[in-house]
Amino acid sequence: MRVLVTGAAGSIGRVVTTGLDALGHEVVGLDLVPPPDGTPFTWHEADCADGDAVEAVLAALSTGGRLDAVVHLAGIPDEASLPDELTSHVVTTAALLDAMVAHDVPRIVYASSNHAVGRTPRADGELTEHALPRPDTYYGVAKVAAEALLRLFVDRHGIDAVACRIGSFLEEPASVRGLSTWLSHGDCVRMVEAALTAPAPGYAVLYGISANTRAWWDLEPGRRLGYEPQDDAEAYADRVDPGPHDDVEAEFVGGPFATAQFHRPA
Ligand code: 15L
Repeated sequence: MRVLVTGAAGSIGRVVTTGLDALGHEVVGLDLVPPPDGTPFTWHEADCADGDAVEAVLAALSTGGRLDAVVHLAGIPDEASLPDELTSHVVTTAALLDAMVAHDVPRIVYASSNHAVGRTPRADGELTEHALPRPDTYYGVAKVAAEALLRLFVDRHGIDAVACRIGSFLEEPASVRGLSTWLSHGDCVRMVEAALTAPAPGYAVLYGISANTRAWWDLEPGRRLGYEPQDDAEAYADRVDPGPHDDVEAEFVGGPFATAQFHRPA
């Protein structure tokens, strides 16, 4: 497949572009910054919040053959002001979707986040893809709104969109919460590959975590799309020290983002 990856220079972007390239996909990177040294694939520098710039990138790509999908990873990965979050996640997603429709790009794989449902209490039981929007931050609010945009474009324009509600993407789990919420690098690539290649998903939501022994977020929605995670945070459990906030972080999906004392800059 020929795939445009936004945020290609970011931490998830570097892993996903390398992984998709190794799997034989034709990767095109898009980021605000130039490509890392030695990047073997095509790269565009543009701000995804700039609709004209995004349109120009997709127009240029469509003259060189069919673009099969966009993997949208660009965005602030943390809490920020509401305007910044909306620009970073909602305005960018809308710009990409508009350009995708204009240039017949049929699929988007979106890096959503567990923080879209981050205030869901663990006491509610297993977290399924049917959990109602319940953000824990402005970051989470923006992810909810970006997911709503995907749904709108699936319904109105018949594209496919997979919203991957990513947990904790790290080389290794770094906290007790992470033993439940970890997404390994290898599983992240497997998740994106499945979301790219699943036949006709329409609009789908999955939880982007590894096959963690302590997981309590439903892996079935991902498995239905062909995402079979292979790693388990438990293998690192003896390297994770308990922290003073483990109990409070365990109360909600969003962990530290959902705690009462979480810093909200807006
Ligand atoms: C996310 O969506 C954030 O980008 C990241 O900073 C972590 O907070 C992660 O979720 C998580 O929940 O561990």
